[in-house]
Amino acid sequence: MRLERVVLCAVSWVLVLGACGPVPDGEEWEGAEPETGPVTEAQTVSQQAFIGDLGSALGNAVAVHSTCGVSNQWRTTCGSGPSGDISFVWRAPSTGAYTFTTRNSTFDTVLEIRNYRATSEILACNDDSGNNLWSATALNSLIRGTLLLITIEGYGERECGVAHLNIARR
Ligand SMILES: [Ca+2]
Ligand SMILES: [Ca+2]
Repeated sequence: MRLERVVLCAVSWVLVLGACGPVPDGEEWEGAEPETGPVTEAQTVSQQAFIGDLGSALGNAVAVHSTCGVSNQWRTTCGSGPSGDISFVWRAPSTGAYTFTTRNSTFDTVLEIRNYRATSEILACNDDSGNNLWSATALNSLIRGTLLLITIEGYGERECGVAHLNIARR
């Protein structure tokens, strides 16, 4: 209890008996501190879900890998179920805008990009690119050397297949 609260209670006690009694369920103390702490705890990337370091690769199919039978480490913010996922680390080769897609993947993908150094920070998430089931997103102001954690999973719980990751400078 903070000092100002103690003073307020003391004054209230004189004016209205019982003003500082227990707070009923569902009500908050006036001036209560908001909940603190991250919404999503940063996680370490497990061995199975973490497929590899792509360096600063650009082009089509910088990574091609199956998501069938892999563990479910991440719950993407634009997916629908707890499907298995694969993740890669990628470093921006220069400052600028980049596009990331899963075009040519064999299944309905979800693509999510996080800050590799603070994985609770989600930079982008996409399910479908227009009418396509593959995913596409862009980051417009990446700083050279920024490390990204790029995660691909199926949209539905049992959705899996061979994922293609394509990265291009805009
Ligand atoms: Ca997942
Ligand atoms: Ca999709």
